[in-house]
Amino acid sequence: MRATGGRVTVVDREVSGGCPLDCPDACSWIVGVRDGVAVTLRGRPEHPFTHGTLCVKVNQYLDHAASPDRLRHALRRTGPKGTGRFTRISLDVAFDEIAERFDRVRHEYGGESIWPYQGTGNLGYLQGLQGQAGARLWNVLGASEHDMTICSAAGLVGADLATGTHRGIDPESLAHSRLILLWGVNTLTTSHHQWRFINKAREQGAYVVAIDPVATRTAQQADEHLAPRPGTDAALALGLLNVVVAAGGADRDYLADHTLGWPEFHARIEQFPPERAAELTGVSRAQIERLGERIATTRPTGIRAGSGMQRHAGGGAAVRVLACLPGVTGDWGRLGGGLTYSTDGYFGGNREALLRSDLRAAPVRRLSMTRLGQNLLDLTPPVKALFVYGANPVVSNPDQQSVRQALAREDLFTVVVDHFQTDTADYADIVLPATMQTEHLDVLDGYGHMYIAWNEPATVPPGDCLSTTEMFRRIARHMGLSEPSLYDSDQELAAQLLASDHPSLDGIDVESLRRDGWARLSYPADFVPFADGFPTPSGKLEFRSERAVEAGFEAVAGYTPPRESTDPELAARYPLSLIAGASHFFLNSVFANKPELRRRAGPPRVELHPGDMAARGLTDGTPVVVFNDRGSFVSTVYASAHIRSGVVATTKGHWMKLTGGSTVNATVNERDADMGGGAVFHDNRVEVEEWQPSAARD
Ligand SMILES: Nc1nc2c(c(=O)[nH]1)N[C@H]1C(S)=C(S)[C@@H](COP(=O)(O)OP(=O)(O)OC[C@H]3O[C@@H](n4cnc5c(=O)[nH]c(N)nc54)[C@H](O)[C@@H]3O)O[C@H]1N2
Ligand SMILES: Nc1nc2c(c(=O)[nH]1)N[C@H]1C(S)=C(S)[C@@H](COP(=O)(O)OP(=O)(O)OC[C@H]3O[C@@H](n4cnc5c(=O)[nH]c(N)nc54)[C@H](O)[C@@H]3O)O[C@H]1N2
Ligand SMILES: [Mo]
Repeated sequence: MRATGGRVTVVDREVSGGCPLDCPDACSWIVGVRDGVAVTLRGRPEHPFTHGTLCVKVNQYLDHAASPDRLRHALRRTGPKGTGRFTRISLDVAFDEIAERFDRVRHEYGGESIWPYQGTGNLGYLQGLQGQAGARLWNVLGASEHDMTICSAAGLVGADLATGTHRGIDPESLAHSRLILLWGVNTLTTSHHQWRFINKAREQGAYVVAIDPVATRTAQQADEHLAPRPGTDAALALGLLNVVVAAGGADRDYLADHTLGWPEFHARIEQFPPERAAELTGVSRAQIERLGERIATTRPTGIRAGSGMQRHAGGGAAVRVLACLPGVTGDWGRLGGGLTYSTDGYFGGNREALLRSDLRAAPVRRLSMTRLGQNLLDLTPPVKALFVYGANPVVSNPDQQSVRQALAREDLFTVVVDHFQTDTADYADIVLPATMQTEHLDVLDGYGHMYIAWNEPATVPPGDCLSTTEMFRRIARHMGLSEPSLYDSDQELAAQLLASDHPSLDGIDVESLRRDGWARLSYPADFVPFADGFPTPSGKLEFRSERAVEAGFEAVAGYTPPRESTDPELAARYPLSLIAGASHFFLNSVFANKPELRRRAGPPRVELHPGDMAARGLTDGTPVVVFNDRGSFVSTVYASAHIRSGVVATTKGHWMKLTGGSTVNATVNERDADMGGGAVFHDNRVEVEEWQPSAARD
């Protein structure tokens, strides 16, 4: 029996699981099942990080899974691409057709004409992104490789150049920080379980600073807020370091023993006196000096960097400088000091056992996720078969027009695997219905904590829904492929993943994980990851990096300006920078079709600084068109003192078909960031005008 919100729900059994969505917190949860139906879902109370609470979105997960419009059967398209006209077919017919089309394009154009396009809908090791579900099949077929560039790629490379890994500190150690910098991260919306550790630090007197062009709900809860111009964070960090050094906050012993390239980095810092940093960032000189002095005198200072701040032309460089900052103060050597950006990689499961790259006969090309439109329109040899799973690129990718134009190609065979008939599924030739998390087996980690979880199926899937793993087994069978590992069961896959002698898994195996539902990876509780050195070639924190030079980046960490704001002609024509960050009520485009969450989110809106509103003669509630040379979308505008001038803020995730037209990503460029082929969602200049129905631009 289980009491929820005053009501008592009787359950027959409770099943351990975890949230597979693209969120750093990867909650551990418990599903209550009655008569074969999942009737309760709650956070696992004893979990040290997620602590028994889910989020406003996932609290509705069971209802979402039972939604009447959930995809329950395979579909074949009957109308033109994009119009959403489909007819139900059997799974056998669907897999026969997929097998036949894959065979045909492979023989005519080569294996690389198949693009396995995997998104972030599910991060599981078996069913989702972390284990690159389907990799074995793609390797056997010689398909193009999918490069996961859309989210955090630039910052991962930047952090790695400085510290030799992107892993950073244990997010729990922020409880020991005396000064916390929440840098381009909207913690209370995107990773709210972190807040408990921030509160613990606050109880010990820690001071919390948010750095974000928007005064988000997180910034509003901080002790202080700095609002830099978008894309100028590295200049801000270098300006702060200039003050730190002047105030005597550089740790000479640490610099001598644990870092490489200090003289060059010091010279770089000297180029950013506070007045110059103020000019570049739009943050006042006084505020830079105050925070610089605070950093100089507060040990340890912990930094939580989000991925929002690196979706810019200089996003990789910015995270690189942030990773260098605690090298100057010596905070990498202290519990509660250093940077956390992504904990991905702390779990040393045997990923390669799942991927089996040895099954690939020859090297293949890598196709960037964020370049979907261009890659489908321009590549030789062309992509002829696109298999989209866990992704909704029509909504989430840059350059919505080119994505739609590319997906409309009549000679492209597209399969979309999803839970709902998304804007992207409307372009599919075949739609396949996927299981949701309560219906399949998986193993999960998180990119914002140090735990893994076992997700046991709690119920049987509805209709013809199949797990991703089972879909790949069926494609292999319908193609008549003989490689035995293509047919491994989910239990076998989980066992192969966990059969690793990596120390992070000491004391953890399939039996224990399955029994307990979760485990902390085997790292000490008060863990200072780089106390004994950094995994760089020099073993030190590298302000200067040979690997950077080899990769074509600046040798010494520095500032790469935003691209569109520094193009004078473009910046004059499009005077506003558009930032579309996370919605509190959606997870990327997931839940944006859930009526209750849509109601709570409200219709799409853009917000402007009151001065920018007045300059355009706009008033609250005016319908506006937001546009640039790439495209436009219609929205409703509101004034907000929370937005810095020169910025338009909105949120990502709204579906085209539910909002009646193109959305934010119609204005975003497919260009790459400086590192890792990252996306540049927030490096995007636009103008906002009152919308005139007759002058609709798209
Ligand atoms: N509720 C909810 N949670 C989510 C998601 C969601 O859609 N909804 N998305 C998930 C995903 S995919 C990810 S990757 C994470 C992302 O987690 P976060 O990184 O926290 O999320 P974002 O909202 O993308 O970006 C954070 C902040 O960066 C700010 N920002 C933008 N440009 C700049 C800049 O140049 N400098 C600075 N300093 N700040 C800047 C934005 O205003 C925003 O408030 O969250 C995950 N969690
Ligand atoms: N303007 C702007 N655009 C952005 C961002 C931004 O900050 N601003 N953020 C970017 C970021 S950080 C990210 S990570 C990307 C996300 O981009 P995508 O990876 O495309 O994520 P979603 O749009 O949420 O689409 C995920 C889809 O997967 C489906 N799904 C969920 N679970 C499963 C499953 O188990 N199996 C299958 N087959 N499908 C499943 C969901 O129903 C959903 O349709 O968006 C990016 N887009
Ligand atoms: Mo993301």
